[in-house]
Amino acid sequence: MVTSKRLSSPSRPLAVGMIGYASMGAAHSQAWRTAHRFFDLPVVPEMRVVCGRTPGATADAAHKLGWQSWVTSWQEVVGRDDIDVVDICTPGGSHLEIAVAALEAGKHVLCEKPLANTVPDAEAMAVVAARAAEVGVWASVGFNYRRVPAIALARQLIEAGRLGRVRHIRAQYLQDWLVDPDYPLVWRLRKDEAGSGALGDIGSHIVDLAQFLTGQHLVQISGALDTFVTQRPLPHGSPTWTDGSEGSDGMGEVTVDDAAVFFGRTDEGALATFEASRFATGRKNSIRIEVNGSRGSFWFDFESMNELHVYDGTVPAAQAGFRRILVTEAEHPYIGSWWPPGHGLGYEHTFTHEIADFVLDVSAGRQPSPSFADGLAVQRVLAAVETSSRNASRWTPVQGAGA
Ligand code: SOE
Repeated sequence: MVTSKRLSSPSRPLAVGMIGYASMGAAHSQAWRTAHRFFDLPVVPEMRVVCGRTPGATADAAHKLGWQSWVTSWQEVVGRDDIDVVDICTPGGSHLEIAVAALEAGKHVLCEKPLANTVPDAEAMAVVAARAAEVGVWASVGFNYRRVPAIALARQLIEAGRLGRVRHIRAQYLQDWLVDPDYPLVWRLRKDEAGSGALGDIGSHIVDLAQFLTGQHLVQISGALDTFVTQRPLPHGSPTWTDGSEGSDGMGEVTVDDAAVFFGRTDEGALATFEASRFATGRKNSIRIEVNGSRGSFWFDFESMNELHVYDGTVPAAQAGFRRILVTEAEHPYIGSWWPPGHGLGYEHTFTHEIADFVLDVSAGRQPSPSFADGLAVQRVLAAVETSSRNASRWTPVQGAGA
């Protein structure tokens, strides 16, 4: 049962409780700290409480990241009357339980991606979110790369018809942090906590971007997953990207994919190809997307995230070519709130934009984007990739997408 939301008035802060404080918690914290200092928001976010499992580490995180207080029980955060927003930055295995409890307690929810570890979990979350929306309680999923100004500009170009009919979507998300076989078995390599590997962690971003940019949905998928290093040392301490969980000596089994390749067809007949890998030696956080349409194309690479390369196919061939747009003009999405032209933005700004948009939407009483339904649509694509991979890469329909 979702209770109706007492709307925050401009005189009242928007009180936030964040669950989890590791890498994504740190990224969200900086965004909660800065969003209202750069964007005109009708309410000021107040970083009231952060929640973690270990008292000492959570207290340190609260101090370092700027939270007023800390607790070790997420149920306590969700149950508090003085919290308006619950920001979920925990591994995917806990998203369902926390998000549903928070929405049912009348809290707006921002949940890290991927929305859940399984389609049934994501479906349950989307159902509760839809019910909550009816009484003005909003839920959103944190696909932060939608908020790269160059990506937002590319979307505007597609919406305005500048690319014509979209024929190809080509997307890669490449990292290399697992190349070393001695890298420990952190939670992201365990199916019970992470759901899947490169597929869900970073493949989810490019699936969301493909659908967001084009407005089209993948309906059919063929894919292959692989795990190149199947045993890894159990972790000690807090290596990069972990939540600090400890293990005993010895080796453990990697239960998720290291890399995913897949391709699909959209509901409007475009062909899309995807690659997500943690074994792309030399590629640290490389997101590359190219879209080709009947009138033009664009390409983007996160390693040069302030640039968008656009080809206008209506220009006579002799003068045509990809133009590099430096996306730092005040007219460009989000940029007017930042620095003068040419003073580029970075990774952290994508989260600041995410929080600013979320606060603007919930205080205006409208659905923030992406919704849990959007998160569910991505989850269904990920599930189709897994099914296809198990079945010799056979074409697999994306459930609920009308293939
Ligand atoms: C780790 O692979 C990670 O932090 C992802 O979880 C994020 O979503 C990605 O943007 C950066 O890399």
